[in-house]
Amino acid sequence: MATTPVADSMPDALKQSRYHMKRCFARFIATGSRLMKLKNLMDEIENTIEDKAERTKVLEGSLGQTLSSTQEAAVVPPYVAFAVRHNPGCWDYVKVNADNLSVEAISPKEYLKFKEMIFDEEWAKDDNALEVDFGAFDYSHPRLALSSSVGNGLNFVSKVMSSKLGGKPEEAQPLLDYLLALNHQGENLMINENLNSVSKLQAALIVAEVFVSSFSKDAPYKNFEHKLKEWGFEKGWGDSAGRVRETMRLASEILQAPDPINMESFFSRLPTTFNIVIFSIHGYFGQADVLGLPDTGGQVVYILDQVRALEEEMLRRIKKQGLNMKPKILVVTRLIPDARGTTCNQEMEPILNSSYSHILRIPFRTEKGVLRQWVSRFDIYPYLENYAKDATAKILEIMEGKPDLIIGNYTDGNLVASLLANKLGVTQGTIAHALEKTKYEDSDVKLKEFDPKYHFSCQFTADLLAMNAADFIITSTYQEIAGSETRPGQYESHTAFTMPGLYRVVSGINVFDPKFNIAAPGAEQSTYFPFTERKKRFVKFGPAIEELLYSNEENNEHIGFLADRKRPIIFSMARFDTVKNLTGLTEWFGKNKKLQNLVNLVIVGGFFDPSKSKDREEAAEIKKMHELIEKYNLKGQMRWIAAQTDKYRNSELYRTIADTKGAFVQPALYEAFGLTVIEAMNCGLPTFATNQGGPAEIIVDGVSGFHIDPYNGDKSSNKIADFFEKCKVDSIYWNRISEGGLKRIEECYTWKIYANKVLNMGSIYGFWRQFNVGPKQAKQRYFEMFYNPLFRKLANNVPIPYEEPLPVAPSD
Ligand code: UDP
Ligand code: LCN
Repeated sequence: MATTPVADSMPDALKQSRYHMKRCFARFIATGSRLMKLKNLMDEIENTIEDKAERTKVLEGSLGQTLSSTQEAAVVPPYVAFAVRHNPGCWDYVKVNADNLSVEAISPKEYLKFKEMIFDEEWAKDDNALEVDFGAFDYSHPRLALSSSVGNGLNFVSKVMSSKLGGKPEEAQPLLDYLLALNHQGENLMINENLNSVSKLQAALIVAEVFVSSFSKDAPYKNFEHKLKEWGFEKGWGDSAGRVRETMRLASEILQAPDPINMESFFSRLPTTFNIVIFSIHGYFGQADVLGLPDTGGQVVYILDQVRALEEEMLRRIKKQGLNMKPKILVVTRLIPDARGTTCNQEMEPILNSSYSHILRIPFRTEKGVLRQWVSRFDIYPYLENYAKDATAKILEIMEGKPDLIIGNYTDGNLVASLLANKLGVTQGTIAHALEKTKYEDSDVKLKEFDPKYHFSCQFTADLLAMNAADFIITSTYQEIAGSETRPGQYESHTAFTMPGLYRVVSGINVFDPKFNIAAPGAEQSTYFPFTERKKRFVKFGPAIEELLYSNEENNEHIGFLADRKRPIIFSMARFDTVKNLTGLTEWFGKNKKLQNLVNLVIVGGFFDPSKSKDREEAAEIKKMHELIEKYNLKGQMRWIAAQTDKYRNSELYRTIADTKGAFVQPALYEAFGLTVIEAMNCGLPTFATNQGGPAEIIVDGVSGFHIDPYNGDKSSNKIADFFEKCKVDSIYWNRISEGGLKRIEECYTWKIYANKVLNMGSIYGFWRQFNVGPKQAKQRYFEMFYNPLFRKLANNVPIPYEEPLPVAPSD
């Protein structure tokens, strides 16, 4: 193993504090094999070097730097193996012999083996243990080099493509081939076979540009269509002489000397995308009465808003291209016969406020027939293969051909999207929303503990397969890919990990892969607007919200009451998952008398009878909430409202809380992005949100809201209390934070920016595929190798709930 920066610097650093370090390492290994996190390491150091000044001296310099960048250490006496993350995405592994403090660089594989030794020694020692190495196919693949560029793949790809196209005619052949292949239902677009060489295209562009210039800028395409066609040009260049000229100029410039800026704008003009399929399978996907149902939250909100934004942008582009075809977007989800009063048992449903987009629902089929009931996203794997087959047939029928782009959502949707995209040869994008792996500490290495409940063996395998199959990956934040300085990203945690007994991943995904792109979602601004916009307020909800917050009655919709209604309200709303930590917030509130004297607490989520929940986590959380209300005697200061499904009313609820000069609190143990955070900010409600995950990036602490640490309830609840105390003495402080939030939203989180970026991705990565045919095919074979024997077997081990199934409808 070649040396690494840490392996180089650590021996000297250890030597300088040899006395103390020998004692520390002796202590690390004293209790035998174990996995230590940074906090455990620091605690042990503190216990060993009791004198603070001495300790500070030891921890200064490169040793301190290495230790503080250590994510974890696997102790297998006499060794301590360190996983050191010195920058987002950049890891070093070393092993230190505790007896003599010798240091050696080790590979990710060796490090993983150390971890396995702690959890499954026999497997760790098995030389034939299965190893996964997706990196082996990336030999010719260009990579970003800087951590700061991670997530900016589009820009990088445009640069690489520019250099590949080079400016010589033969080098531009792939672009010519791409343009020649553009068509809509068999009708050529942009150019036809008359322009079948780069030099012919270059020459024709020069003539055509001069010709088109003789028309007024606004002259419609039909005025000169005939002549252009004679020269080999088809529709798609623009709707007016001005637009056509600009596009032709861009094409000429690229053929002459390509540069990334022209490349990106040229591709943003190409007629590549008319039909999009979006998979979102689990949960209840509907447009009303679904939010807050188990597994049903932000992903549904995101997709519905995304579809409208994409449709709008596609219509704008199609018009500008001088075309008149209609876009089609299909959101493909699961049909659930037992639909709990929602529309999830209907096959087709038009998407509201869109003209050409529909929800298509396809049921889960088992050997016995159609599965009637909802199934948890953790148990969804046995149904996906049949689902993909059924979906393919239906999509081809409805779209009358292949889609131009397939986008998957979450593990299940991404896997099915990969199967379909591969089968049909279509460009594929994926969106995680949340990768479960990082939500549960050590969920990989403790597979045996987690698998019976969560089936992570299926989930992590499906995630790995889909992220490697995807042409591009859309993320909401940088954090999602490569984390922050101190915490690894969700994708980053799939770089090297191990599931003892199953397989070891020595190279799962590389966060420097240019397929990663950040495109943050927004919140629909006609619904989530500032509380100050009085004239727009949905006043009709006033009485209902008054009742919801302040009536003294307890019923199916709310329990608890607010005795002093003059107090500001701290408000939280989420699905009732453990990770959302609504019970945590309630406990912080219960423990913090200062906070209780300043504000009331309102929680929206779940419902009140745990025995009615089919979701394991939800039921446990409901029970816990009742216990906390009892334990801290919170009635009078707290209102617990059941899950709310009307987004218009919810938006007015956020604004009503803002009227009380309150705040939104998002206390999740981990939040991938956090739509409620941007909803609250859009409404002008100061927001305290978890520092674990996306919200840490959305909010600039102290400027556009505040970060709170879900693992330090006292500190967090004091931070909230301090804010309200400060507001009492500084009358403009509350407004300043509210305005800071609104400003942040306008700058970074809108759907318009999003739709533009995603359609550019579809177009550019569709072309980029051509440069990576070899590695892509090899990866595909590897995908199949894993999918066929391994994933299927894992999926078939997941139990199918018993029920009397419906017969399969006869197909005609
Ligand atoms: N939501 C809701 N009613 C509820 C709980 C949540 O309407 O009882 C909505 C909330 O307004 C937001 C979404 O569900 O639009 C939750 O998205 P977020 O990204 O915060 O979390 P997720 O549920 O996706 O993990
Ligand atoms: C899923 C989550 O857990 C949230 O953090 C996101 O905001 C939501 O999906 C939309 O992407």
